[in-house]
Amino acid sequence: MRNSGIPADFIKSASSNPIVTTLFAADPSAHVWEDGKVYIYASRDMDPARGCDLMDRYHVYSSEDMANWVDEGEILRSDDVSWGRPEGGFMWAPDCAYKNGTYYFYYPHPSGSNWNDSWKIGVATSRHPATGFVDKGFIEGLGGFAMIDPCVFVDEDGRAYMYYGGGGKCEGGELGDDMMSIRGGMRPMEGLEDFHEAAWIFKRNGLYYLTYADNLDNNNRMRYAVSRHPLGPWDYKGIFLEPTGCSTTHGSVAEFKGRWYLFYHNQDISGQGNLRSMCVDELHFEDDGSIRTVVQTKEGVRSTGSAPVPAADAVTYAPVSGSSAGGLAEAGAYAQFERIDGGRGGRAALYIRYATDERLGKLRLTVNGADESLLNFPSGGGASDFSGRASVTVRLQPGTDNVVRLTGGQGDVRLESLTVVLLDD
Ligand code: FUB
Repeated sequence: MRNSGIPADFIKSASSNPIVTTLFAADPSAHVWEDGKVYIYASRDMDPARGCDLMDRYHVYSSEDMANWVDEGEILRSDDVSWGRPEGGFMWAPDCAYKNGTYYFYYPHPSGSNWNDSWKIGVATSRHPATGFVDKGFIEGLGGFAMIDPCVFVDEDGRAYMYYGGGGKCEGGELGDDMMSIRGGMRPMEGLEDFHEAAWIFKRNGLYYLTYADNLDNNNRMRYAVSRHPLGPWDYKGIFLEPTGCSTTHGSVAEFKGRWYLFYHNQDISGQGNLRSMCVDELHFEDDGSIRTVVQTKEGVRSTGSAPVPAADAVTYAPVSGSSAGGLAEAGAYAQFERIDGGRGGRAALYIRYATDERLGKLRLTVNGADESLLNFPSGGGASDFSGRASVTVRLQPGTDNVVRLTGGQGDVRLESLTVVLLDD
C-alpha cells in the first residue's frame, strides 16, 4: 500500500534551525510549486568530507508548513551523468525550474578531471517535483573556469532566465523554449559589488532582486542588487546576511503563504565548513523595497499553520537482531530491522526513534546490503530518553524482504524503532 504523511510523533509544531539534521545538505534553492508545497533542492555534503570534492547525491526536501520538512530522497548522483568527470563527485549547488508541466533540474558538474576548468551546467527533467529525474545532458556553450551555481528564474510572462557564475564573474541570459539553450548568449551582470558566487533571482512588486555571496575571507556574506529588468544592469544595495560561521554562504529567497524567507546554510551541527546544514529565517523588506539584515535564529520560523497529516498506514518495526539494547558505541555494533515491507518498491521514508547523550552520534545506514550513508543522530535528550528523531528517504525493493541496518562505532546511540512510510513515486 502507498501512503504519505509523517508519523504523529515526528510532527513538530514549530521549526528549528538547522531544518534538516539527519544528512548534511547545503546550498538550498527553494521554490513553491503548484501543489502548494515549498521544495528545497539542495546539494549534499558527503560524510566524511574531503573539501567539497566528494559532494554528490542531490536530495529534495518538501514542506507544507515550513516547520516540518520531508526528505523526498535522492534525485541524481554523479554516476547517472554520462558526460561527467570520471572520478565523480563535485555535484555542487543546484536549482530547479518548472515550465509547462516539466520540472528542470540544473546542476553544476565538471566534465573533466581538471575540475575547476571544466564546469558544465547539467539538466535533468521530470514530470514530478521530487522524483523521476532523468539526465538530459548539459547546456551547450556554458561553463568553463569556476562557472558554477546555476539559478533559473521563470518570469510572470513565462520567459525564463539563467544566471550562474563563480570566481568573481556572474552572467545571465534568456533560456530558449527548450529550457536547455541560451537565446542570444550570456552576458555579464553589471552593477554587482564584490560578487563571488551563489547567484539567486527573485521578483517582488515588479522589482528583480539578484542575491549572491561575496568574497569576505573565509566568511562569505550575502549581498543583493535590484533592477527593473531581469538581466540588469543592477543597482547594488548592500549586505543582508552577515557571516553564518561557515566559510561559504549560499542562499535563496522564496515567498510562501504571504511571508518571505531566506534559505541558507551554516555549519552549526558539524563545526566543519564542508559538512553544512540548511536553515531558514524570515526575510523582511522596508517600504522602499530594500531588504533588512536577516536575523539568524536557532528557533527558525513559525509554522504557517497547515501541519502535515499523520501517516495513517505507516508500519513500525523493532530491531530484531544486532545489539540495540546496549547501544551502538562499539565499532561494528549494529541494529537491524528485517522483513520490511517495501510495497511495490520505490521511495520509502525511514523515521528512526533513538536515544543518545552524545552531542553528535553517527550511524552508517545500509539498505539490503548497499551502503547508503552515514546518518547524524544529534543529542536526543539523554542515553535512555528515546525522544531523538532522525529521518531519511531511501529506495526499497518490492515485497517484504527488505533489511535496514544501522552500524555504530561513532558515539553511543540506542535505537528504539523504525517507522516506514512508502512515498508515491
Ligand atoms: O557547495 C559547493 C559550493 O560551495 C557551492 O556551489 C557554492 O555556492 C558554495 O556554497
